Amino acid sequence: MSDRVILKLGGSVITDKGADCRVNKTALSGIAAAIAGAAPAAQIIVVHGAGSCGHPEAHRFHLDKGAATGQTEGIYVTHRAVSALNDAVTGALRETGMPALGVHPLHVGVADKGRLVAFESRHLGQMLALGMVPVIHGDVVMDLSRGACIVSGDQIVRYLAVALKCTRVGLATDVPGVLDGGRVVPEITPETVRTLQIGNSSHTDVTGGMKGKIDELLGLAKSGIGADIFHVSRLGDFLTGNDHGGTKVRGE
Ligand code: IP8
Repeated sequence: MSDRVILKLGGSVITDKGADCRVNKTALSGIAAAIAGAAPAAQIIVVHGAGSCGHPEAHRFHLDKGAATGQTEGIYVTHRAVSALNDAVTGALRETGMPALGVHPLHVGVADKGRLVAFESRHLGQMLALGMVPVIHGDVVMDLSRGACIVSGDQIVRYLAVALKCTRVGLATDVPGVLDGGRVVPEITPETVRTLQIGNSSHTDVTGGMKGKIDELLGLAKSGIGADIFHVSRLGDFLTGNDHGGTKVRGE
């Protein structure tokens, strides 16, 4: 099998996080061109965060506490916001000629207490076999205990990297890697993470910011799949296997 890569695009990279659902179209077309140029041989699954298209809505409707009968408007509103962003990401990839196709977790995933317990992935395998590029996103999904919950793109990355036996996982962000005291930490393991002081984003983020990301990636590393966090401007370097100047998250 060829290299099978999950590429996560952070919400703050593809939206203006300070505004109400504003897609950063310039950034998106640059990212799409970098993917199209750097990785024609690899199978690629794109997962993206919500940024300002989903986090403010999830926060406003308290989806972190779930949903009850008669209080389901937030499910619709949040899913609609992040789906609009998914259309924009898919569209930018398609403009470069890539056969990208949006896939919504609300339709194929189920959670319990905020964690995915099922996520159909056989159709994603089929799409990859056909040379397509599935484009998935952090979303609201139905939750067996809470009614509904938010699953981050990072949680989805962790789940799918294992389910689809991915060979590499990369997270393109608006920072050069995981920062500790202003410096990029070159490698994080379950051992070294305890010694780090990791800061958080000042924008609304219902899924835990950088800390939540590292927790998911350390969980993934325990399953034997490492992940790399780097600045979006180094996307081409990651895809071609060159040094990206960011952080590698690895197992023991
Ligand atoms: O931006 C959050 O995904 P993330 C998804 O990857 C929603 O944390 C809908 C807020």
